[in-house]
Amino acid sequence: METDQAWLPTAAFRAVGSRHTLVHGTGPLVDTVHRELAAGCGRFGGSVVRGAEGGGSCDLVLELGGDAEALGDEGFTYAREVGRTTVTAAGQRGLLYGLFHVVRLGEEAFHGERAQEIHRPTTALRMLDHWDNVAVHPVMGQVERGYAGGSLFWADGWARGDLERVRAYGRLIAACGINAVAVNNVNVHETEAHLLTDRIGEVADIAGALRPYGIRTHLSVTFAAPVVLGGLPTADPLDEAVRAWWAGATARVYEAIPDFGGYVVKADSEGRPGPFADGRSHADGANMLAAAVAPHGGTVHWRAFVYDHRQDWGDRTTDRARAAYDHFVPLDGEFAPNAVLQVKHGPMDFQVREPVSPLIGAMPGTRLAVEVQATQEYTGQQRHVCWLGPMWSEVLRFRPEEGVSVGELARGGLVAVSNVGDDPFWTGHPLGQANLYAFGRLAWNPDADPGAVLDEWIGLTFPEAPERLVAGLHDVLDGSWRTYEKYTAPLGVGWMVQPGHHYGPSVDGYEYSPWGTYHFADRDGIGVDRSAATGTGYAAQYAKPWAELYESPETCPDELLLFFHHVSYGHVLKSGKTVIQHIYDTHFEGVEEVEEAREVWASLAGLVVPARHARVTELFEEQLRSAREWRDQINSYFFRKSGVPDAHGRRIY
Ligand code: GCW
Repeated sequence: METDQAWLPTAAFRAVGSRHTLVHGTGPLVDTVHRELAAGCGRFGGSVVRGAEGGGSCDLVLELGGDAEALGDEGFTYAREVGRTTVTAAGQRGLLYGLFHVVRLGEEAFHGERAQEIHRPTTALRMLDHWDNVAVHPVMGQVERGYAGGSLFWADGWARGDLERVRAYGRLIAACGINAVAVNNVNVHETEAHLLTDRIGEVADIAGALRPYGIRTHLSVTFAAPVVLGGLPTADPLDEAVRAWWAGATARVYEAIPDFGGYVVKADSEGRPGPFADGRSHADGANMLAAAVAPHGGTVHWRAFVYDHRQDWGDRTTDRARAAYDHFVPLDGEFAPNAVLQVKHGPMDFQVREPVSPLIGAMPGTRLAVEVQATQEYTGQQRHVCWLGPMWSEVLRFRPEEGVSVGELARGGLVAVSNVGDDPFWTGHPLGQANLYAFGRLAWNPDADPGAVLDEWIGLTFPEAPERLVAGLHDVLDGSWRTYEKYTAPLGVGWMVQPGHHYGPSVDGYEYSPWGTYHFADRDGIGVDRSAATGTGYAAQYAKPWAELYESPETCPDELLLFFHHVSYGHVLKSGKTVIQHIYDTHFEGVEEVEEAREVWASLAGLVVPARHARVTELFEEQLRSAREWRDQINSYFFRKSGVPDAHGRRIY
């Protein structure tokens, strides 16, 4: 099957491709702009010329120039007067983004007048992290938490020889504003460790395929590289030989890839090596790598996902949610300017509902990047429709303190774990493409309205769609995250998944495990007391007003109640329902909503390309089966624990 064109189908270029365009400027990305236009014009009868001359009769002018200070390297201006649309950018990337802006607007870009607008990304780094292994890992498969087939980059033990799809990927993600990709798993295993040294040529090939779309390549490295690759006795970040080894290895990386973005590091996390082994701090570790990449203009993305994954489940004082804050806040101000601390958006691990990590906003002297997960590890594994735009938007618009939002605090970038593989639809579930697109657009503008982003994605992916199709797609996707939340773990408590692979319900799957992820349900109640007064003290890691709001079950928002508090089944929520009745109701509703979405999808047959329609239809069967399984297990579990019957007498086992 041919690769799906996602949000850049041929028809998306109809409007620009049928116009007369002048491209003014030189450079490799300007060449890309020209190539894109030439391809569109080849199909739709327009024309494109290059140079300063001949603009008189043009409908569209794309020009390098303009105010470098106001626009930066990535911004552009857009203006429309009768008969002429003009995009001006100071940098080549800006011109490329300007082109894709015009493509998104379609016909609208050529009608009426519009005063000059400035478009500029809020966040300078908008990155996709691939958890791809070169070798197929015995437990995790090739892509860790990947639900879209094998790796896009690596096959049969090597970088793919044919990089056509990688090029197409670069084009797609540039069109939604992404400018960086990390090409391998943060869990760096033996084979992958060598990408840093003797196999850097393969990374360079991938970088070469992504470069024409303005995408810089980053690499995940193991902290133990000086030992496992360099044969040194230690990886101690303060050891001179270790520092020299990294400086040398890094210089060779930049010889191969002059615009290399930098390293991504998972250290002292889930068994990965790190500076703790030598009694050094994470600032020592990150700064050593930052020093190695600094002369070349690179950045180190140091992940804050550090917690005890071997904790005693019987010990109620240890709280995994506290870990990142407890480890890193004392180090604020110690990180080098090109060391970015990469924080997961929530304190636990990409659950369907978590509060925003209290670390964000608590380290004013440190550049933070915020990481979200497009790959749907805990949100249906690309077998369920779960559009995450609204969740990410809530996170990005959250204001840890008065004034500044998470989107603005993420000065070191916004990062998503990619949901893409070698699947013909890119993302396994064809509708999972909406997540990838939404991430790019929200990373560019964290304040964007997610509903508008969804409609934009629909408009591009399904060009010239009849109103019924547009409305149907919107219906199926728009509320799907909340639907998923309804039929899975309730009220922010999280987990309750099958251990290991994390798909499907297992209420007590992690309850007596060392992973720090508990719900503490007993016959009287459920939830984790994270208050300062009687619990783990986690709520006090927030600034005001959040610390106070989360501290009390009376003021804590319903959707996070069980994250912050242990309450009785009879506790009355702000909605007026008891916790137990809320559990029953949401689980019945969640399944009904999946049934409705499935019906809507069925009604769109004939309006969607058959292969795409069939794939989603098939996946809806699985989603419904799984949602019913969740409903029945969760409801039965809590009925048996609490003995409280459903007020509506529905079937609970
Ligand atoms: O969500 C967890 C995953 C691990 C992952 C880890 C991380 C790459 O279950 O598979 O490892 O987080 O983010 O490092």
